[in-house]
Amino acid sequence: MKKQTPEPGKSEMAGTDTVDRGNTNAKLDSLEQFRTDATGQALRTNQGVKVSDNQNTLKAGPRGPSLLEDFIMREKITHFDHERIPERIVHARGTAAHGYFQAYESHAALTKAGFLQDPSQQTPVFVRFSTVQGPRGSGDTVRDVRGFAVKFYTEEGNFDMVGNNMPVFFIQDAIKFPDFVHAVKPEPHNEIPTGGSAHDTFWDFVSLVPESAHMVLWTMSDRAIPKSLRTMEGFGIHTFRLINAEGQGVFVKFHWKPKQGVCSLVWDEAQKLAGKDTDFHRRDLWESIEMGDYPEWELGVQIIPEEDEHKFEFDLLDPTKIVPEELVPVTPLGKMVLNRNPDNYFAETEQVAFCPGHIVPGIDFSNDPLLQGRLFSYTDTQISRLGGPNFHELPINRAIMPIHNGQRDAQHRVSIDKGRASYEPNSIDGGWPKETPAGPKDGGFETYPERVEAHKVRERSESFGDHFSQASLFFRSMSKPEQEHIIAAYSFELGKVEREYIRARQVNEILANIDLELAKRVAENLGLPAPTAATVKTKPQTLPESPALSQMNLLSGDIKTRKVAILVANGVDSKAIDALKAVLKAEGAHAKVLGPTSAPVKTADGKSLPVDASAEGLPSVAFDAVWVPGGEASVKALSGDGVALHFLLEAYKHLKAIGVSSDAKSLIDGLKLDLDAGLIVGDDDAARQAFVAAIAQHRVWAREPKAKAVPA
Ligand code: HDE
Repeated sequence: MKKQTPEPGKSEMAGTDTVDRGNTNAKLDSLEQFRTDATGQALRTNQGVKVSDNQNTLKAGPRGPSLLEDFIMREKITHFDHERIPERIVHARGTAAHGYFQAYESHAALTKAGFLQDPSQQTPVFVRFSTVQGPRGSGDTVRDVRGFAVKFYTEEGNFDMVGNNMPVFFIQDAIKFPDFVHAVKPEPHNEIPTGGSAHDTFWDFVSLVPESAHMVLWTMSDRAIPKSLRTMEGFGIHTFRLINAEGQGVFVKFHWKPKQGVCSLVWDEAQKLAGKDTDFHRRDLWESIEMGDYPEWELGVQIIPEEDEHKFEFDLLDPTKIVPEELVPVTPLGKMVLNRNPDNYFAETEQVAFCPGHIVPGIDFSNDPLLQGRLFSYTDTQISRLGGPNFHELPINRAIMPIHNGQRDAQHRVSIDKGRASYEPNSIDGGWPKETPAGPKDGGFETYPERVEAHKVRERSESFGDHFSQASLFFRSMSKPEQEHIIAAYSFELGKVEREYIRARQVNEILANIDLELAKRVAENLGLPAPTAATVKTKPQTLPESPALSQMNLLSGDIKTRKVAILVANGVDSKAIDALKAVLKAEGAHAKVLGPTSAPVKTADGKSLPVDASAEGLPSVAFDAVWVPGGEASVKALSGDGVALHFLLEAYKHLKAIGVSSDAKSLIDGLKLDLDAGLIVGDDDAARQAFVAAIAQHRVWAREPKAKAVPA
């Protein structure tokens, strides 16, 4: 429709009823008005009637039939009957937190996006992390991609950065997404497996679709079993555009870099945790925030000027490719801090609705065909998941400014829109609400005027055709232990595939093209003939390796927020505990004292020492390191305690730092564990510092070959 000229005397431009800057703080938490607190309140029906008996249905006599007229019971049961909504088709299992984003400085040269202009301004965010494959109740630590979705409640509207913890994706075109998801999801006949990709349909699909090679390699790497949601990088994956007030655009790739460092679980630990603590990741995030250990990420962008669009060996629009950081470094923009847990899982974490199409002036899409399809899918899926098109009115999804437009009605409408004219142009309501022209500042959204001249075709660009070079770059860039983990992961997953021809296809047609040694090792583990050559010629790569891809180079260097178990029994030397606790506290780590049971133990000097839990209740997989203090009786008791011995063996197997006081060395000797850089014996400060240094290394990788001999 053509724009109408405003009526005489009605030429006001809209756009100034946005957020009052002076009042930003009051607006910052737009959810506050919706939070309710039942403290001191009467129990009422949904109609406001006070309830006098919430224990008994209305009956004809104490032993008689229930009466239909019991509106209190009927209302309660009816509401309960409808408590569930459909879970997300993918990313169903998630956990989330509130926080803020703050730019380091003005990025006006790069973008006119308001939240990137003023370093004194904090923009509220809500971040939801998720696994992809499993249902809502599945385990946290399964091998999977993790979603990393951030909603910025900016003064110009909501901006959603709906990314993952890996920088590439399985497919290049949105039309393949239902195929991919159907292949990875539990199989249709028996709904197995829950929370895993080790099954025939997944490997059938990915072995037939070579564009998945790079991403599958990432999912077979340690990145797919993160230690914590706090130790994951995040990526926007697709190329986006930033546009400044002068209308100049650049291509960007978004990165989140955790201050906590990047590190992972080991596979045996991940599998055990999936059973021992299904909630391991959400618990860790929740507890960290409760303890004031607020996780922090740096938002950065790789900036690619428009004129450089075609200078790479890959296509910037291809979501199966990274831009190596060695070619284009990441420019830091600001930080994000998560500092508040949600009050209500359902109202916030479950009902939040992200969409990559939620952008603000100064940001725009690229023509990545995967991104273009996503722009449609997310809003569409919310309509069935959240029951209609008014999900933007749910408190967690509301933008922080008042929303006015001609949209009306539909299920669950919350706003009571005044006025008669829900159409535009109108003269009845003075023409309101009105458009705001695009402008350098506070303007209406304007799409970047990219020139497009093309034929309508269903074609994949030839520039998307190289599926193996970057996969092989990733494999080459891994440290030796990381490469070994990848070989083990392919062997484990393909070992679960029943059809041998699928295993062989993955080895010969995919792995052999990534790296012949990788293919040979996996073939050997599967009892398949070793491939002798790649079947596809890959392009010669200018970059021999990319150190930014190896997690070994991404540790934080400290032990902040790390969890240390102290194993004790009656007769423990409490001074040794105090000394260790003091060192850990100074380093920002957390210690938990574990006893044979949850009951307090008696120290060597006869005092009662409360314990935080029993060693059985909090197993070694819940910790980063373990220390055994001295005290003759305590050590003697532990040496006969199977749970404590298993605790130590398991920590050893999982390559964790272990420290023991001198008189507890007999425990280590009894278990036949060799001393190494991460197995420290001693009572003095030097021993404690060596222990701290070992924890900071995250794992004792040199121990790995030996640890294989330790029973699982
Ligand atoms: Fe998603 N994706 N996706 N995805 N995705 C969804 O939206 C979809 C893709 C991602 O915490 C769904 O609200 C299509 C890439 C995250 O709520 C759905 C395609 C990336 C989340 C959907 C992709 C993602 C989702 C399911 C291919 C990384 C969870 C429920 C064209 C950049 C967000 C929902 C949350 C969720 C569709 C590919 C990340 C069905 C069609 C690539 C983090 O709309």
